[in-house]
Amino acid sequence: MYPPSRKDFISLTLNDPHSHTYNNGKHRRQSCWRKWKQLSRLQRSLILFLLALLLIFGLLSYPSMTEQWRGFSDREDWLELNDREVKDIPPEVKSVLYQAEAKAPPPVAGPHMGPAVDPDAGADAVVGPRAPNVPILAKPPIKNKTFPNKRGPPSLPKDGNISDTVGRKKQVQEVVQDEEGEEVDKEKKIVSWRGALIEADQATEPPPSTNEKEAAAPPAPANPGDPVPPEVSTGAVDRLEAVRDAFRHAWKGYKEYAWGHDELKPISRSFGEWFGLGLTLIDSLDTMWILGLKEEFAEAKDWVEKELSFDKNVDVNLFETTIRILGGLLSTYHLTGDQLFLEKAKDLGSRLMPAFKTPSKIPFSDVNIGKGIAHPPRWTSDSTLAEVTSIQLEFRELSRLTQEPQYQEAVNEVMRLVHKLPGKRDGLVPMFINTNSGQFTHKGVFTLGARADSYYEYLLKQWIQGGKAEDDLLEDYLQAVEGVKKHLVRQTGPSRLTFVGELSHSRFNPKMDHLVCFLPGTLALGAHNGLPGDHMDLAVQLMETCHQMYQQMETGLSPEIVHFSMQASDGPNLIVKPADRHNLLRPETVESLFYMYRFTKDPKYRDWGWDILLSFNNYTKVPGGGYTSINNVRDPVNPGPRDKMESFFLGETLKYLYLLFSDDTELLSLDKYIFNTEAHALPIWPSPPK
Ligand code: DMJ
Repeated sequence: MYPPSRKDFISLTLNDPHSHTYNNGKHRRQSCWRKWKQLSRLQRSLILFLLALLLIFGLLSYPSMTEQWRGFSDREDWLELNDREVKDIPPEVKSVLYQAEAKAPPPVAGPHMGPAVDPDAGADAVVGPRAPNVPILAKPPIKNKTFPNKRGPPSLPKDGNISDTVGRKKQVQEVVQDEEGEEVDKEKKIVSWRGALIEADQATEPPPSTNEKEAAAPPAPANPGDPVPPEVSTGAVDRLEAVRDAFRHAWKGYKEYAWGHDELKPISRSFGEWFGLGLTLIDSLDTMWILGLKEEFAEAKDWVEKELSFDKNVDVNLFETTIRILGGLLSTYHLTGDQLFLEKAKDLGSRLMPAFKTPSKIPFSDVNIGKGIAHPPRWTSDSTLAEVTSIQLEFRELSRLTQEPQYQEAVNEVMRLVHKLPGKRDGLVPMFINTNSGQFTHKGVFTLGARADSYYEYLLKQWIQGGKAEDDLLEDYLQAVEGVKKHLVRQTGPSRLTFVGELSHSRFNPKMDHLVCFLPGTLALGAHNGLPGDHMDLAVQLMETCHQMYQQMETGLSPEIVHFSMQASDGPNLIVKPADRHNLLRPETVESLFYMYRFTKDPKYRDWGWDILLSFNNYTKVPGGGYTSINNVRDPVNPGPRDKMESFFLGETLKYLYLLFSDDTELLSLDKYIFNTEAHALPIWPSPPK
């Protein structure tokens, strides 16, 4: 049951004892006027004031009502819109809505951090089908029911209103539709796709010919204008080849528009720079090697050899640079045996070391790798807990390879400090730690999501990496899993879906970041390494929930954050708030599916992963090259491309999908390798001779 929605209103009652005598208009007007004159000046002012207030309130609430309608921001609106055909919306309204959506600033979010905002707007929810081994969900899925999986672009007016709407001068001459369904304005080179409207002039290189044919493009519609059917799981395709195709398509965009830069912006066909270190290229190296993409790998290696330099006056984030670049270089070194990658890793590792020069030995978040100066973020002297405790696998491995102990000593010291620090609750850790005092800050808030997630992952993985000899790590991990079970694991009211919520000063919040979907895989890895069997039971249940986070969305893609209903009812289990509807192409669910399949061989995990790949292809694949993060996983007609392909889509998401579908269990055997939190494989150390 939902409480009735709150309505703010002003009630104005004018009592009139003679109302029964109002039998004609003139008399009524005269009587009203007399009444009005009888009122004191104060009373009249008050009434006028209230009327003015009502008018303002009415005017103000109009846009928000329109917004609710546009964004399906509460359940009733969503269902109502669901009942009508999208084609009922006039094209001109549609195009304005699409463009407004494309222009709206996305919620502030970092790839690791998750969104910084947590608005409490109305909830929308949808119920899904019954999955194997889970309690019944109330209704069949409405995914794809009333929103056709339209693969082409939304219909846009061809009279120039597009430019008007986005505030540009009306100069559009002609809009042509190319073979991939994107619309290209010849005069102004405006490229639109699924609601994004970008001037191609922004791109670093000119857009390709409109006749360009994509190897991985969807089949052409039977008749021009027909929607292209979505890609569906037929079981007949070569899934490994489909992952390779997806990688090639992503790489094509990166190569053409962002080569050597950090991230591809596939809609504007340009690039974004974070550290200026070729982030996507380095994050992708070992994926290309694993997928057998030799030509692509050779080109990328050439760039590393000739262009990559860490001697740059640039501030980098210690954690992100370690997991993506240092981890990527070390992993590629292990796979290829090529010294080039080890040399680069050594150079980078030594340049990151100034971060550890703090009063507490808890590292700063940022380092200038050219100047050798580290500092905390401008607004605080705190570091994020996950960041300082998820760099250990890489630095320890660097010490082992170089026989230089300083890397390992620095990161082991962080673990020693955190191990004995007060402020935990049954093994759960707060999200921040101060670099001066070395103490936890913001105590009392516990999550397995953003800012804490990989702390738990690295406890287990360091223990495995080091040959299961470091008891403190195991102790902290086991205690934390008990803490998770005790404080954070709950079930939904309607169908008893198991999820991991958050604790804020003893108040439970049934909210789970997609980031938490790393946990089933980590729990399964622990169970595989001899930890209690109930870890695996929990992994199975949480895997189901992460699957539902995709399955129940209209695009088949998970939102960034989900809230769960704990009320016993036949209502929805999952609630998605408007600001949480985006998808950043994150890997955590496919990562866990990979572990679950390796350990159980249950084919359903592969099928779930396959559905996710199809959904990425249907809703995030950008004609011309690249995949994009999207704004709204609940709107298959206009998912709202964000114009960014995160490096982890190539580094992690596609790699885990490939490993999930591969029958070769010796390909990165989980008894020989551990994956860092960016999916870069590092060897489990050989046991010392006894
Ligand atoms: C990646 O950089 C890593 O997986 C990290 O641990 C969490 N955030 C992103 C992917 O979501």
